[in-house]
Amino acid sequence: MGPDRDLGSPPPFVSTDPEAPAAQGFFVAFEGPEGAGKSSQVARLATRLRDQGFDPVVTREPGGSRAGERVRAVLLDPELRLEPLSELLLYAAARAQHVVELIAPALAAGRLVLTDRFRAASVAYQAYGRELDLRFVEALNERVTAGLKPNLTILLDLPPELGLARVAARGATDRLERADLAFHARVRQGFLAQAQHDPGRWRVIDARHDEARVADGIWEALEPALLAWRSG
Ligand code: ATM
Repeated sequence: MGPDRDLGSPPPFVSTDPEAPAAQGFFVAFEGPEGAGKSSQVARLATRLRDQGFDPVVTREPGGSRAGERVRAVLLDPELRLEPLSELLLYAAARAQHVVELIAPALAAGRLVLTDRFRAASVAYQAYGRELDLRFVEALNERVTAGLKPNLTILLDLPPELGLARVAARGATDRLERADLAFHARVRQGFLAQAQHDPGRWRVIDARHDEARVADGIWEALEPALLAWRSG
């Protein structure tokens, strides 16, 4: 079998046709740099949603499956030095597992799924940040997600200096957080470029504000789409 062998179509577990009554669920991803408060905002939002009668599935990347959580431990271990390509492939492996094991079945069952990071993170960190080939990163993303995109991606945008200062104040730094400022500036550019390219599916929230105000911004950005989905 030669190198041009057709790897076949992606597994048919999710519709990639935007007109199709796709997975009846609703899929929201959160992205942003270090120190943007993403994880606390996801937790706050989940609570607010439960108060409003929603029943979200809350997950994260890398992670979201048993194998994915183990891959996460490798990726975030400051003792390990990973090549950018190895890093990309490990994130992709965790994502493939995450989609098949958790996200696609939850959406097919009509659930609301919130994920702390998804495919846009590989574009921002591995393509823009580590400067791997953008088309390759996008093709890999497309393959491992079987074309699945979030209905909405919420970007908590923050200047890198501020994000890193917040992380330093927290005291803990993992391997990626130690990368230099220029890297984080490219990552931010990578997120903003994706948001600009697909404004219908992205909402950019200014994460410089305090936590309560950012939470309100997220709610305002999500509520109309969620109500339309619930009534639809
Ligand atoms: P959190 O910041 O969401 O915990 O993610 C852990 C790291 O994984 C984060 N950087 N730091 N520190 C971003 C990084 N990451 C990637 O580089 N590519 C990816 O595809 C994903 C999902 C995460």
